[in-house]
Amino acid sequence: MNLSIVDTGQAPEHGQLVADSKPSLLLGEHSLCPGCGEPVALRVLLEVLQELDIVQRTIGVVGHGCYGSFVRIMDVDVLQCLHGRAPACATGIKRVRPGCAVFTLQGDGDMANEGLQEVLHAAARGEKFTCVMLNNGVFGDTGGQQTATTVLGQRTKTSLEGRDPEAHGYPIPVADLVASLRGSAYVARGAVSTAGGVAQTKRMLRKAFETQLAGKGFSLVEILTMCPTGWFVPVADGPGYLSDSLERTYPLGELVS
Ligand SMILES: Cc1ncc(C[n+]2csc(CCOP(=O)(O)OP(=O)(O)O)c2C)c(N)n1
Ligand code: SF4
Ligand SMILES: [Mg+2]
Repeated sequence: MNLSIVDTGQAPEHGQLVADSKPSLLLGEHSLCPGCGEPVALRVLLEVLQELDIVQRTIGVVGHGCYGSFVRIMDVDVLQCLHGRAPACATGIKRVRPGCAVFTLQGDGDMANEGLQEVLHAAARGEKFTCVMLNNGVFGDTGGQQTATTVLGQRTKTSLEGRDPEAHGYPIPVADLVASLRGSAYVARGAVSTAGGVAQTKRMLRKAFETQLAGKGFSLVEILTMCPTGWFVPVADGPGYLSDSLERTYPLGELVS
């Protein structure tokens, strides 16, 4: 496994992105939609693993969603589990290999719809691994249906007029639920819709892994991610839509630290 940062060695030309280098743990291009926030979250996650120098002892447990295709481009040992069951698998892995850094990578559909009990019980037990939840408020991979985290008024494939509490109930704030459980040692919510948000999210991920490595208890970072395809908005409007919708229901910051 090559741990060095890939760099072109060339000075950036005008109009070119300065950050041409990429974590060497990224083995190739992603195949997700233009404007998707999930590859941004993946990148900062991989950067944190590299910077903490724990790549060789990290095991990722990936759920099912658009991010599921990342297992082909991330140079980290991974296991892909049944929909929603990643925290249960991560529990077994961490208990058998306590010296490893273990994380789950799950979507809102995966974590909040298919397997809410899994993450809550893992947090209540104080399992010493890190859950990373990519929250875009839709089942992106299957066409953009409403999930438990879809915010009120949000249009989805199954709530074309917007989520209506009378018909569809209220959104579930996963990080808040997890934060209320005593086994939780670090809980935070970030977003990848702005440069500052990406930097903040990276700091949160780092603290979550540090919490795990210190053996303090369960950690979770919820990351709000753009899904312009599932939101029916132009790619360029994705970050603004995130700020105006999801972020109002799910404020950013640390809930337990
Ligand atoms: C038990 C089970 N139910 C349903 C599915 C179909 N399924 C695959 S991915 C997916 C959507 C996941 O949504 P989310 O976790 O929010 O990820 P996103 O695609 O939005 O990134 C669903 C419903 C499945 N694979 N297994
Ligand atoms: S459907 Fe949404 S979550 Fe899936 S790849 Fe496209 S933008 Fe990303
Ligand atoms: Mg989703």
